[in-house]
Amino acid sequence: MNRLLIVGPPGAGKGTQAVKIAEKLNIPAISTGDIFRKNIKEETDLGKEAKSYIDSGNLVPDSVTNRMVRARLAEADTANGFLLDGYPRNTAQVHELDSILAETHQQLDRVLLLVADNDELVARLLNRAAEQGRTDDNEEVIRHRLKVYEEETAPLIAIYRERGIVKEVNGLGEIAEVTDRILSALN
Ligand code: B4P
Repeated sequence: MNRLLIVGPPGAGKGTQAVKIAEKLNIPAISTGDIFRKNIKEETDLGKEAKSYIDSGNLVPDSVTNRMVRARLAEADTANGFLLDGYPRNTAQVHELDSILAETHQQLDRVLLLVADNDELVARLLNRAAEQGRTDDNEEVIRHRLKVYEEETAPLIAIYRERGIVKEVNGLGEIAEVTDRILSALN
């Protein structure tokens, strides 16, 4: 069973790799960031609620995020597995995900930790800012997102390490090279 999570700092390549890996494994990639951005674009109530948090590089409140993920994981396409990208992002969300999965007697099988150094992360995100103009990709907000990652997201890795399900993958190099490393780590 492929119930997977990809975690790493902003710019490590989570979203980039999640799409490729999910396609390869024939499971859906579920990116909370993408779901938020779609809602912001469509100006839904959820999008209006999330926008100020995302633009400032802060986490969207757990109450909003947890509800959204619970609904997404209830969809039929997750029956044979899924690849979560960007959720859980703090320890409270880890516990919420445990409860959501326990309700259907499931648990996460593997956590992929994608790593890259801070200079590379900032360079990639500034490059994306120039190409795509994402509102949270400016240097001040990028630095803040890295700090939020260290303070709120990095601690959850220890929880999954204790469960023995973490595989660390080097996120530096060509995108295809990183994809190959992830697929080998999953085998
Ligand atoms: P995300 O959408 O998850 O944004 P991200 O951390 O910046 O990563 P992303 O996946 O987009 O980028 P990637 O590293 O693939 O979150 C955005 C915001 O949403 C958060 O700040 C927060 O406010 C909110 N949010 C999301 N989930 C939440 C949750 N669970 N709880 C609360 N709030 C939540 O790629 C970055 C760039 O690097 C790309 O341009 C890519 O092309 C490039 N790249 C990738 N791999 C590369 C490689 N090997 N070489 C060169 N460039 C590469």
